[in-house]
Amino acid sequence: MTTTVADYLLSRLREWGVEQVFAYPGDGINGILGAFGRADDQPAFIQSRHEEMSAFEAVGYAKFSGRPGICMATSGPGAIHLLNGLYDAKLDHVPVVAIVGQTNRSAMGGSYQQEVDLLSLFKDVASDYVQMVTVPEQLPNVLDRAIRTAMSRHAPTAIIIPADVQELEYSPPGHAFKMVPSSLGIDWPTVSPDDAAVRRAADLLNAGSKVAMLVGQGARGARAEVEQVADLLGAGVAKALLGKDVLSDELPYVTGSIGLLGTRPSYEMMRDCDTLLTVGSSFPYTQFMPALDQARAVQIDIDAQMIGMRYPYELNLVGDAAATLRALIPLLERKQDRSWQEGIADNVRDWWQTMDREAHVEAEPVNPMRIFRELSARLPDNAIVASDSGSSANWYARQLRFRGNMRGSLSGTLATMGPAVPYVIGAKFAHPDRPAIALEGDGAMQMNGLAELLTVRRYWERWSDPRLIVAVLHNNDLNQVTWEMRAMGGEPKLVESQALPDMSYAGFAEAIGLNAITVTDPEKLGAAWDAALAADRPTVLDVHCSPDIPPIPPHVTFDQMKSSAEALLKGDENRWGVIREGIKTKAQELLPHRDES
Ligand SMILES: Cc1ncc(C[n+]2csc(CCOP(=O)(O)OP(=O)(O)O)c2C)c(N)n1
Repeated sequence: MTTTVADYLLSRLREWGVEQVFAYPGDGINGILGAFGRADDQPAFIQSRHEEMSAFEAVGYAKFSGRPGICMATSGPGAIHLLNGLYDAKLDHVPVVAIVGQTNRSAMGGSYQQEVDLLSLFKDVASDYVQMVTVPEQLPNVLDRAIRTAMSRHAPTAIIIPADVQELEYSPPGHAFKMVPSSLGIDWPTVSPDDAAVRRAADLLNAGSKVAMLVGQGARGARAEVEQVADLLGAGVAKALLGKDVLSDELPYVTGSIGLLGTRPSYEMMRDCDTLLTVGSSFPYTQFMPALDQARAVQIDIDAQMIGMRYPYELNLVGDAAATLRALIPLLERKQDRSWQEGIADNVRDWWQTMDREAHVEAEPVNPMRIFRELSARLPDNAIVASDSGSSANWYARQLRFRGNMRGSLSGTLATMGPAVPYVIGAKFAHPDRPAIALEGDGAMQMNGLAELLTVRRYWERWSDPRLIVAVLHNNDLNQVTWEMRAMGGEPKLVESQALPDMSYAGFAEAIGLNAITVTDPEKLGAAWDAALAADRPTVLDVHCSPDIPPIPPHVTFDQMKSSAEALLKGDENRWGVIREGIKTKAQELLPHRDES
């Protein structure tokens, strides 16, 4: 039997260690589908309900495995559907390779059915590498470069293979003019800055007396080093959203998230520090950093393209986080005065008490924060958690305490709705032995999650640990938008835009054979989480919760409070509930409770 280009494509993916392709079929990739039929499930074809979900699954897989995620779609509409997921990969710096079909070469340029200019379509999202394979000899080089580029640039790349090329007999590139042979694999260097730069950074950090650290996902491999540096410098450490799982929230000096979704201790630490050390983060919101002339600052980042932005850093050190910190550690003098770090630890202790009180504010019927609070106490050490974009992202950032080997992520930069369920599906393919939990609003559920539960149903029996839990914040509202309009624009809830059609998420889950629990009483939340975490199959937790709890950041400005109040006075349908719950919630931050445990 001859080996087609498509057969070779799959064998090369196998050689790269690719175990599954997140995909959806169509006649633009019929040749590749045929090859899957001959490939004995290696790699496995994992079918989603929508190509955007395939791309999100590849992103989730890559985020939680550290390996490139591969997604595939047909030409035209299938390729177009991939885009949002690929942009999610691009903005969060995740290695994903998209493989798409195209019409036959003989039809190209003929405005043929499903013919879209795919090179132009992917030009921006896959700006690091997008190529069309037009002859068999081109394939190994294009595929290998797409994979290597995705890994080295932490970015999406794309390969376009016309349908007729997929069916051609494979012939390798030769030892000849205009042939481009290729090779597998890559060994990475450990990049560290030169000694003089490290010395300058150490001098700057030794000179400070109130050091704040900001860590992001780039510090993931440097947990022990970050802890050691924080101890030496007597520093507090804030975590950018994508770096929430870099450092344990049980460390007393970890102030948690920063920014719009952040904590008060992070906000105050940045407001009051005299020195800033940023490691592996391109956190975008300058207004949550120290004032521009307030702190002397050092940044460490592996990517020279991303360094030096967001703050007037005095020193920008390009290097691997762990290697650079290891070089720095012997040069740091342990701060004798520990009062700055102790003050931060006091604030952090207070903050968690406040969060607990806020989560216990009564609401009609359930306070959404309580969902996260009850989960936080029960999270298994090896849990993988994904949040969607919506009010859940606020509670994910502020209410969940990570420890152990927990992993967590969300669409940090694109902030797109709809990735939470496909992310945890990707996570289960990366780690079938770990429990995975998606937290998302009913809007995101209606947009993507519901349909993708069918994908969960299809595959869960393959996972050695069958626990995949989707908790739905059932508030019949696009609540984050409602609150943004109230707080930023002083506008009341626009019912036509934000009210959602009601349905039973548990009923849907039950109807397709998943475990389902409906919660309408906050006192039953803990038991519901216990049951979901003990279940022998995936579970949907349908939690009826209040839309009246404001996801207001800890540093809310007077203007925003005033805008919200004005919006309510303009005739917001939820005004009485909002005023009641909002005031009760905010009061928890102001009440004296330092001495309570
Ligand atoms: C694809 C996409 N469309 C629209 C938005 C704007 N947006 C951000 S949050 C949100 C509402 C989310 O509602 P829901 O999922 O019900 O969660 P809730 O905030 O109610 O908890 C919307 C519409 C977005 N981020 N992404």
